[in-house]
Amino acid sequence: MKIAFKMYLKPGYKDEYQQRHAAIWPELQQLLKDAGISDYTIFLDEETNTLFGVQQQSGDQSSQELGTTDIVKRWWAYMADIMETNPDFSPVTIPLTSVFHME
Ligand code: RM4
Repeated sequence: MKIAFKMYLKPGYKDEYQQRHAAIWPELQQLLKDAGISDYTIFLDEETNTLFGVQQQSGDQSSQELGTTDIVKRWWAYMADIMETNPDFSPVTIPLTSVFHME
């Protein structure tokens, strides 16, 4: 199932965000794959600093629901200085509703 959500980047951190994700930790990437996440893209609306995550989810958890794992907790803490986060450093995440899809 394809799901989408939005998150928020702190202004001015587009390059830093891109660089950190270009060097995503292999163990995080493997954990996402093992959890059934694929075809995962994050887009940035530079006008509003809104990040849009879109991903295929074959299991029962999205990337945003893996916060009980140590590796995701560490990744979220690592990213917390350039993103809007909750008190536990998880990224503020707003689920989005699919209103159109074409195969
Ligand atoms: C994002 C955010 C998401 C994570 C991706 C890899 O900045 O932390 O939760 O799944 O990175």
